[in-house]
Amino acid sequence: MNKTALIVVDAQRDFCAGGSLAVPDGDAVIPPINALIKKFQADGKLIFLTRDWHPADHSSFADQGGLWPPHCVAGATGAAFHPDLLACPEATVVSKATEREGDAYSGFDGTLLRAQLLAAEVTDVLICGLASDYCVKATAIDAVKAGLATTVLTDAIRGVDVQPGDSQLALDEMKAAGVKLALSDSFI
Ligand code: VGL
Ligand code: ZN
Repeated sequence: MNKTALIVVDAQRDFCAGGSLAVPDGDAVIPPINALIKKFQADGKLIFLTRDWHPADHSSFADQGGLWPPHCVAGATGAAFHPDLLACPEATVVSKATEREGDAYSGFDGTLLRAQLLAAEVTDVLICGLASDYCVKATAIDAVKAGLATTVLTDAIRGVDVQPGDSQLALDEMKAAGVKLALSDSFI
């Protein structure tokens, strides 16, 4: 029997409009994600919410020699889930990149996510959220490596596009790694 879980990647304030690392059109992922959450709740299926959860002096921050403006500092407002994200108290929250050194774009990196999915005998995952070209990509590729049938929902992701075209490249890389791409409608 197949068992499908929903993985919502980093649907946090700092990656949306007004946030310190706002992804262009990032807020647009929230309505389709909410529809998916509703459906998964109604069906009693598992939901995982990953979040970027950095210390204030994280090595990925520009003032520490890293690539990014400070963002998603653990406990700060910017690290909170998007205010319009549907409440799902039953979801499992997965905090990542919690140590100063090194970054963790993948929700599987340094977390219990793999063990939790395996313990629940999950076979398939649907992945949505932010950002296509960083944490969504890394999480989806790791999901395939964990042996999960992995589908990324292309209408429910947006990319940073540090270089124009990065998001498209990310889709190509995910496909090459064995990730399926689909629209969220087909799961609602
Ligand atoms: C992310 C850049 C830095 C992401 C996290 O969630 O995609 N991107 N930290
Ligand atoms: Zn980060």
